[in-house]
Amino acid sequence: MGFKCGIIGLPNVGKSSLFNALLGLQKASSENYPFCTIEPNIGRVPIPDIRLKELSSINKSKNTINGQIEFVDIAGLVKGASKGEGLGNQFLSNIREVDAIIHVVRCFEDKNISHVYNRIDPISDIEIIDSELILSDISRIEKMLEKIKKSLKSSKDEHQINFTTLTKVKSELEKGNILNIKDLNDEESLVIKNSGLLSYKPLMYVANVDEDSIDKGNSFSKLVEGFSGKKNVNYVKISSKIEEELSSFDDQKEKEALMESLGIISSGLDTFITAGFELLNLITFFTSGPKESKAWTIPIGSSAPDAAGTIHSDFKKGFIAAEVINYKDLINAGGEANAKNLGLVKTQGKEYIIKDGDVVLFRFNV
Ligand SMILES: Nc1nc2c(ncn2[C@@H]2O[C@H](COP(=O)(O)OP(=O)(O)O)[C@@H](O)[C@H]2O)c(=O)[nH]1
Ligand SMILES: [Mg+2]
Repeated sequence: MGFKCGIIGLPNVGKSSLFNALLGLQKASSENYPFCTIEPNIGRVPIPDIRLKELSSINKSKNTINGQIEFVDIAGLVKGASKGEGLGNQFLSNIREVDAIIHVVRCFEDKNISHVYNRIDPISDIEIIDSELILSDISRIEKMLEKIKKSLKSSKDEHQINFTTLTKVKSELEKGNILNIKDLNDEESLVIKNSGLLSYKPLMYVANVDEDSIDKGNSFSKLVEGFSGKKNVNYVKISSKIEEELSSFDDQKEKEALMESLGIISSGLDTFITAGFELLNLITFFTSGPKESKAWTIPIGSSAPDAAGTIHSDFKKGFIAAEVINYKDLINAGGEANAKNLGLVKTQGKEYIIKDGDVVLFRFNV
């Protein structure tokens, strides 16, 4: 199961630089990920997780295998994309396939790098892209409503909820608003989830700043930060160009020298990847033993058998029980044997909902 974040934005804002930085990172961990570029514009990266490292060390695991997420570098959108401008339809359909949207915004000045609209103005850049997503959704909803209207005559109840929800959403989108999915009831949010609308995908703005602003940001990134706060959208600041350079180093010493000259202690990519992961509404559970410690990602609310199924379909089919302990309890107990003595490992049945940080051993019949 792939969980995908799409990287979008206007042309020349730093999307591919960010994507290349992520790819460079995989080279460093190529042991676990022998081949991670799935397609030229799709890359899979390990999710940083300190808990996994701790588990691996306490169980003296031979291998440590991180969870993974995919990033897709989607070509630049321009004004009019929803009307097909600049291959707009194709790019919008690429966005439809991702689970979350990472919107890169240009927050750096550089006379040598042209801006499609010849000015640096992050808020109006954001508004251009956001309104293309909204316009594309409005025309999608119009087509859906046409179809539903025909079905309404025959089987009213079934289609009524789709009709009312989409009509309500459309009228808000026409005002430029996106209803908060948390304010919709369960039935309504299910309609939205099944509708393939772009404006309802989890969203994050990324302010791409120049190398002098990595630490404190700049006047442009502050505007984006303020705007994100107002719109209740996630926000991260990064310098794509520097991250691309840093992740291209094979030599750790050279890398550290560059970081020192820039006055930074760590790469911003970990923060970026973690933010992308959080956007996807997933949780992590672990399997851990002397052979390997491994992080698995599953949607929030997954049951024990569903979690077992991500490891192997047989685990789900033949599920008997799950031996579960929270990773912190396991670490605090100093290992599995003592945790068991202390009664911290609980046997859970098929109704159990997996929690973030659970360390699980599945018992099953094949
Ligand atoms: N000066 C400067 N240039 C940058 C920065 N980020 C990206 N660039 C450059 O801008 C150009 C376009 O970047 P790219 O990542 O290809 O943009 P994309 O069109 O959004 O994929 C490249 O030459 C990058 O090196 C930055 O923070 N500062
Ligand atoms: Mg590009």
